[in-house]
Amino acid sequence: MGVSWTWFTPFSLSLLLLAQLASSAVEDGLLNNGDFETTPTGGFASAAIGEGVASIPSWSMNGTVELVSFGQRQGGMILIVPQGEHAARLGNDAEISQTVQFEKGSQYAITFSAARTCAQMEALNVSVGSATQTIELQTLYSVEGWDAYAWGFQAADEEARLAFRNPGMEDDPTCGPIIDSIAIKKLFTPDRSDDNEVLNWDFEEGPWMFPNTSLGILLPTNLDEETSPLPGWTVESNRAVRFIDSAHYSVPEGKRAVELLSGKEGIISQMVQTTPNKQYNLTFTLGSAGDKCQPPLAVMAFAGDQAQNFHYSPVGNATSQAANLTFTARAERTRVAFYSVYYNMRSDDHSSLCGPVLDEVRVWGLSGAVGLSASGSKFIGLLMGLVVSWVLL
Ligand SMILES: *[C@@H]1O[C@H](CO)[C@@H](O)[C@H](O)[C@H]1NC(C)=O
Ligand SMILES: *[C@@H]1O[C@H](CO)[C@@H](O)[C@H](O)[C@H]1NC(C)=O
Ligand SMILES: *[C@@H]1O[C@H](CO)[C@@H](O)[C@H](O)[C@H]1NC(C)=O
Ligand SMILES: *[C@@H]1O[C@H](CO)[C@@H](O)[C@H](O)[C@H]1NC(C)=O
Ligand SMILES: *[C@@H]1O[C@H](CO)[C@@H](O)[C@H](O)[C@H]1NC(C)=O
Ligand SMILES: *[C@@H]1O[C@H](CO)[C@@H](O)[C@H](O)[C@H]1NC(C)=O
Ligand SMILES: [Ca+2]
Repeated sequence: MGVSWTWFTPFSLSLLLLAQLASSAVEDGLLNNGDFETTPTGGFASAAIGEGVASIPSWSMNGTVELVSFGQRQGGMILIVPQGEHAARLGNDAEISQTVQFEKGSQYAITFSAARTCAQMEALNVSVGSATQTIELQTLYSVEGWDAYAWGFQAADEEARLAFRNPGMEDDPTCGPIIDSIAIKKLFTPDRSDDNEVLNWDFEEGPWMFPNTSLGILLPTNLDEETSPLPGWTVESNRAVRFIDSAHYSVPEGKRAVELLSGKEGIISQMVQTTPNKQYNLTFTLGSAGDKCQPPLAVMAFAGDQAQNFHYSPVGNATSQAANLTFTARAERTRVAFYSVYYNMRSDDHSSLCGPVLDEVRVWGLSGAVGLSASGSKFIGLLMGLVVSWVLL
């Protein structure tokens, strides 16, 4: 709390560099055979039939795991392969895993694609060492029949087993989720700036995104801000919000933003540092993702003692607009939260969820009674620095 970047001496910087050189942690991006496209011994064709496969390169298995191929049928249903030609299906209580090297203590996010097959309620239990979360697949967010998800955790060890398990017990053992495109990214938490209390205010830091994936990434419930795949932010609702990129969506600023889905069932929030009884200004950018989302679009914003609706009504050709809200802090930490007022769907398929875009969230104190805050002491530090350099001259 309140440790500013200016305290980093060349010595501590070199320690950081040493720490990075010493580790051989996994690189950002696709895991070894994370797309299941590496040909197994015996080939794909034989793997696609019968009771699971003998081996999937780079992965360990337990239970009925099947490699499915693009266009493969089961009964009357064509199985979905999210990316490329192949994906893996997990039968009842089946698991695939691989051992991954981490930088101990660092935050990571796992990105993966998943599709349901026959069962109504399917879920995936994702775990790394003792960190674990069950991700429900029962809600179809996109009409493609699959979605990309991200999950965040802190590496407790230098090495751990990353596992995906189907906790289900269906009557039909060939039911079970299909997974694909498994990637990892080491996260960093951007510094809080002097004039903005919001961490990762522009959503530029987040889970790995495949340049080819046009569906964005769903961020399911994560109540622990310490292990969020979107540093600084918490998804505190049952439903997910979508992390989007400028390559496939309209993004107000930079390359990343968040699209709010599912009305008030999809809430994103952050606790920001505040001084009790002080007045603050919350500003943010409200936009349209350019994904044929059926209007109206609106956001409900909460900050301290205030809550307000903001309707999206851009001027001219603009795809975003500024919004602001003044509030008085009641405590040392104030919750800032957003959800979509409406439950929107795309106008072209009438079934994919969409909604307003949020970006550039700022909270700063309005002039008035200012305690000796971090910015105050930094200012004094700057003054002293000036005095020192003046003396040296
Ligand atoms: C496979 O899973 C079962 C049930 O969860 C467990 O009892 C068994 O130890 C596992 N086997 C291996 C090799 O992990
Ligand atoms: C997920 O699986 C792991 C390992 O099998 C288990 O320890 C954990 O309790 C499971 N988590 C949930 C939320 O089901
Ligand atoms: C991404 O797209 C490019 C060009 O369309 C294609 O060559 C490449 O195989 C794709 N990669 C994946 C992982 O689908
Ligand atoms: C809050 O910030 C916005 C945008 O800079 C500005 O228009 C507004 O006047 C500010 N509110 C207050 C009370 O200063
Ligand atoms: C909207 O965009 C078109 C094409 O880029 C441009 O010709 C037009 O002047 C723009 N209108 C406004 C109000 O900015
Ligand atoms: C700030 O909010 C006020 C009141 O809603 C609005 O009139 C003004 O245009 C806003 N300013 C900006 C920069 O969004
Ligand atoms: Ca952004």
